[in-house]
Amino acid sequence: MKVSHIEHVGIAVKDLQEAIKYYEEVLGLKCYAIEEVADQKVKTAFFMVGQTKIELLEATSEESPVSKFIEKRGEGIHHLAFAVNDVDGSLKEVKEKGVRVIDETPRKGAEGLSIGFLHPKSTFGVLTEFCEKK
Ligand code: CMX
Repeated sequence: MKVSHIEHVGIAVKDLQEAIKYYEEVLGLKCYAIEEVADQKVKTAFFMVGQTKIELLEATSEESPVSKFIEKRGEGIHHLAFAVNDVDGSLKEVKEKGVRVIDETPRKGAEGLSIGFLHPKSTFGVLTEFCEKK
C-alpha cells in the first residue's frame, strides 16, 4: 500500500450551519460542497486547505456513528483519512498485519470516493479512513 497524503480530517459537529459559519467567517475558508451520505447517516460539509480537506460531519439520525461519538466524547476530531493508491489492497494488507478493520471491503463514501475504515482501538485511538479516487 502507498499513502500519498492526508485526504481529509473529519470533525463531528452538532450543528453543521453553525460550524460552517466559523470556518467561513472566522477562518476565511470556503465551503465548496454539502452532501448527505445516507448510508453513514451524516450530512457533510467540505473545505479545501491546500491538498487536504476538512470534512464537517453532522448526524442525521440518533443511530449515526457521529451521534454516538458526540454523546460519548463531545464535538471534535472524529477521524483522519489517508489517500491511498488501492483501498481494497490496503485494507487486506493492514488486516494481515493484525489491524482490526471496520470495513472488510471498500464502500462508497462522500464525493464518490472508495473508502474503508480501521478501528480506533487498533490504531492508537484514531478512527482511520483510507480513501481512493476511482
Ligand atoms: N475516534 C476514536 N475513538 C472512538 C471513535 C472515534 N471516532 N468512535 C468510537 N471510539 C471509541 C469509543 O470511545 C469507545 O471507546 P471506550 O470503549 O474506551 O469507551 C470505543 O471506540 C467503542 O465505541 P462505541 O461508542 O461503542 O462505538 P461503536 O463500537 O458502536 O462504533 C466505530 C465505533 C468506530 C466502530 C463506529 O463509529 C464506526 O464504524 N465508524 C466508521 C463509520 C463512521 O464513522 N462513519 C461516519 C463518517 C462517514 C464519512 O466520513 O463519510
